[in-house]
Formats: sequence, C-alpha cells, structure tokens
Amino acid sequence: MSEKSVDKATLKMIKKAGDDNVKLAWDRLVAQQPQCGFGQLGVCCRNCNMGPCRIDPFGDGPDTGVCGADADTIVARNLLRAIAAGAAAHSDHGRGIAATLYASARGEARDYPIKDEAKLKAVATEFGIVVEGRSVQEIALELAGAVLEEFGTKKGSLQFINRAPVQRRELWDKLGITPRGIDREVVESMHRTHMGVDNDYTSLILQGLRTALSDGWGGSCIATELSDILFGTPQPVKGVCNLGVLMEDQVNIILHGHEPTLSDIIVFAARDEELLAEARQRGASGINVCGMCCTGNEVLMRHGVPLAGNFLQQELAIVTGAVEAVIVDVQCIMPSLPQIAGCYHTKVISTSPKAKFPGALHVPFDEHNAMEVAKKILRLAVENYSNRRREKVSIPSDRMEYMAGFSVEALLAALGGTLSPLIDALKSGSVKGIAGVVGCNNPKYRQDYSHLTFIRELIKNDILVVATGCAAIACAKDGMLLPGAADEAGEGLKAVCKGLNVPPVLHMGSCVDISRILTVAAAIANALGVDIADLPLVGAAPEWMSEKAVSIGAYVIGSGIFTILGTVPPVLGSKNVAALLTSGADEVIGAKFAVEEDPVAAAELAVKHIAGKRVSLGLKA
Ligand code: XCC
Ligand code: SF4
Repeated sequence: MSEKSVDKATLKMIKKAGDDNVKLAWDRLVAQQPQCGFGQLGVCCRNCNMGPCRIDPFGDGPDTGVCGADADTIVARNLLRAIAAGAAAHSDHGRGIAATLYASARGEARDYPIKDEAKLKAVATEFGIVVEGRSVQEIALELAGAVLEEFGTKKGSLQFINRAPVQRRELWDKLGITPRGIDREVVESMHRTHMGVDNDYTSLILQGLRTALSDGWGGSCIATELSDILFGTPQPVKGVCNLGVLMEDQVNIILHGHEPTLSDIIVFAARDEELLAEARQRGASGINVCGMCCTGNEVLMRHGVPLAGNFLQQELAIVTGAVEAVIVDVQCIMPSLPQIAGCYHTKVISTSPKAKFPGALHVPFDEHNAMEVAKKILRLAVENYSNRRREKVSIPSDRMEYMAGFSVEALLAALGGTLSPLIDALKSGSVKGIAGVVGCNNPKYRQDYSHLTFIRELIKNDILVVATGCAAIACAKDGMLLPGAADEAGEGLKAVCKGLNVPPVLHMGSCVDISRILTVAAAIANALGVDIADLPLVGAAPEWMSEKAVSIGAYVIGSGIFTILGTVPPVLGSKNVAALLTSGADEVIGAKFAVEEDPVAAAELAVKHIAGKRVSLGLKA
C-alpha cells in the first residue's frame, strides 16, 4: 500500500476506507486496467460521427481516420482541445471574480468590499484607467468593465501580456500567437479542431500556445489580481496542514474547489456568534473550517486557514468520519464524493450552477447575497454535527506547520522592496535558479513522492522553488514550507533563506496564481534587459492530471520556460507532435517540454538546464 502515497495520513485513511468498504480513486484506477492504449497515445478521435476512429500505433492497421486525418492531426487536435478546456476553466474562474468586482463596484454585492485599494489602483493604472481624484467605487467599476472586455476584446491583444519583456512579445507577434480575446482563443480552438478545419499539427500546436497564453497572461492573471483586490493580497502567514487539522470535538467543514468568492466568505461566516452558539448547543466546541486543493490555497494564503490536504485526499477527508460538510464550487471535485459521503454522515453541498453532483445537496451560491447563503450552508453543517457517528470517526494525528502567503507583493516586501537582492543572489550564484513546481496528484503515481523528491533535489542544488496548487500542499504537509527546511538546501540557498527567514519553497498560491510566477519571471527578465527564455528558470508539474495543467504547461513553455512533466501526456501516438513539443519548440519559442517520470532524473534535467542558462548569461554555472 505504501506505493500509493508517501503521506502517512493518506495511508491511514486508505486503510480505514478498506475497513469501511469504501472505494477510492486508487481502487477505481485498478478497475480501469488495462487503460485504453489508443487513448494513452492520443490517437483516438471522436470529433465527428463518421468515427470514432483510431490509428494503429504499430502500423499494421489504418493510418488515417475516415476523413483522412492522420496520427499527427488527431494527436495535435486532442492536445489543443485539452488546452482549450484547461484555459476555459481557469479563465471562467477569472470571469467569475471579475463579475464579482463589477457587482461590488455597483453596490450590488455588499459582502465583497474592496480589501486592497492600493492594488486596485495599481492594476487600474496598468489598464490606463485614471485613478487620481476618483473614488474606489468609480475605479473599480471601470476596471471591472475593462477586465470583462478582455474576454472578447476588440483591441487585438490582452492587457497583462504587456508585463512580458518586449523580446517575448515581439516573438509572439512574429509567430502570430499573441493572445487576442480570452474567449476568442478558446472558441477558435474548438472551431479549428472541428472535423475538416485545421489539420496541420504545427498550426494546431501554435494555436495551443496562443490559447494557453490567453490563460496564463489572461484568465489566470485576472483571477489572481482581482482576487487580491477583493479579498486582500496575501502576506506571509502561518498555519497547519494535513488531515490532522480536523477536530474531534468541532464541526468540521471542508472547502473544496477553486473560487475564493465562496470560500473566503465562508471563513468569515463561520465566525458568526449565532452559528457558534448553535454548534455549542449541539455539543461541538466550535466550527473548524478547513481548505482542500486550490480554494484551500486561496484561504490559506489570505487567512492561514488550516489545509486538510491535496487532490487525492478529498475522498479521505470524508473517510475520517469527522466531516460535517464538504462545500464545493468548481473544478477537481471528484464525482465520487456523494457516494463516499453516503457511507458516513457527511453532507456534500454543491454551490455553483456550473457544477452539480448527483447525490449532493445543491445550495446555489449568490454573490449578491453572499453572507446570507454562506450562513445557510454553514447551518446545514452545524445541524449535521448531531448525526456524526462516533464509532466511525478516526482522524489521523498527522499535521504539519507551514509558512505561506508569498504573493509578488509579499516577496518584494521580504526582499526589502525590490527584486534586486534576489537578482544579486542569482548573479552571484548563491541562488542558481528558480523552479516553479506546480500541479496535481495522480493516483497512477505515488502521492506527493515526485513533488517532494524533485523539490528536495532542487533545493540541495541551490535552486529556489516557488510552488502552487497541490504541489505546494505536498510541500506544506512535509514541512518544506518552514524556514527550517532551508537546512536541507545547498549552502548558498540556505544562507539566503536564513537571512530573510523564509522557507526554500515559497508557496505562491492556487493554480491560477501561477500568474504570480509569470509576473516575477517577467520582472526579473525586464530588470536584466533579457527575455524570460534567457533566465535560469524551469517549470515542472511532477504529478499532473488535469486539462488545466496541460494549459499551464503550454503557457509556461510559451512564455519561454523549459518545463518538465512527471506524468506522460497522451501525445506519443504522433512522433512529429512529440518531437515538436520536446525539441523543435526550443527553436520556435525558446523553450520545450521534457517528460521524466523519475523525479531524481527530472531534477538532474532541471539542474543541467539552469546551469546552461547561467553560462549563456555569462554567469558562473
Ligand atoms: Fe486540481 Fe487546483 Fe491539479 Fe490540484 S493542482 S488537482 S488542477 S486543485 Ni491546480
Ligand atoms: Fe474519424 Fe476524422 Fe471524424 Fe475524427 S474527424 S472521428 S478522424 S472521421
């Protein structure tokens, strides 16, 4: 069983699930074996009803679909559709936040006042909006309008791409992949992958980069920046992590999903005296709101809310038998949750009109009336405490402290107001480079093992790690987000971390907050007068599984950063597509993918890449 995870809490709860006769993702993965080889290679097409078609990977069967599409076309089309889906998910999240800002500015969402006026003004100025002598409301209204316009903009390119160095933007223009409207790129990708439209794999992959860039420098960036304006820009914060944050004697609530519009207000609603009194009446000593996955990261970054775990622990939280409610919105929520909740007393409460789950209770969330709905949802959880079955409760004791909250602003503050100390450390070689480590868990791989092994190797080699999403949670659970973890780092990085009293792995937020990493990368490049592709940077998604991760990988290489994938993407059915992504792309866009399942070997690739970039910059390898 230890091959399933390196996390002790996870292993204990997998065992309990077995005892309770509950099926988990790992069991369903076994039931899926053998998984479809055509699907794994990406050579299955269902884009029209002459199909489904599949290409024989051994060359003994058909080498085209009914329409004549070959493996290159089919693999590239499938990849583009995955990117479009991932970009759509991140960007629709961004749109939701923009709509909330709009409602707030119009006075229609009084539970969402603007928390960071300085950031509002800074972002508005970026959009060319006059801030001098105007009210917060006026500025917010104009900014929200301008941001909503980015989804279908007529001006021909997105605003936030101007953060990128001029060299990068010129390259995007030259290649014709400057993202135009956010919705436009997703729609065009769906159009191009319709039967009989774009059939050239290079052209399809370039559109994939453009669509992904509209996510990273568009939808995700909007989600991050506007969330900071509405909910506050993260500052260094401490908290605790892993399933041991659940409390035997409290009403336990798991916030799972992605959009802080829901999770942030629930954190405040849970402080309501009436609800607390009701909880006490039912014998609970309090209400314990905990996060899970990215929405957990949102409230962790801003409020230090305890974090119950990452992607593969969502089912396990219910298996503790101690969770009154799992409150979900969108993305990464396993449809299995209501079934598992059926074996315990847990209520799964869905809140988004976009994401309904058979077997869950649906309480539509409404930003115009947020606090009221939040309290209504919490009341359901509090009432459910009376239904807890003591004999089924077993909370693993495993918990770990973390330090998080490294927004770009917080990072700058830690560095004394400018990036110069970091740039100097890069120049001197005390910090050799920076790695962004992001993404999910995947039951095909031992949970957290690749994240942690990869990251430990990097910091040993004086590579500073910035992390988001479930990768960051893996680090939190293992103590890697504590300043003391710098003891595991190489001498140079250790000294830098000790000097600043920061961990060697900086938690920068949820997956949309990878836009924070892009912003830092762009700022360093601009400060040095070079392109992002010239910097000693790497990206990695050691255990990725979601389509959002595909979009992330594509915008990271599109931004000029070499990216290592730890799980194999479904592209191997086309030698041409695989070669373009893992080698040809370098000449086109200045970065490429590598696929490496072994995290130690992956770290070697990262170290080597960073050394190479240092030499090209004239720095000591
Ligand atoms: Fe989802 Fe964002 Fe992946 Fe985690 S890391 S499993 S996408 S929650 Ni984003
Ligand atoms: Fe088959 Fe072509 Fe239709 Fe795809 S688009 S299902 S390859 S006929």
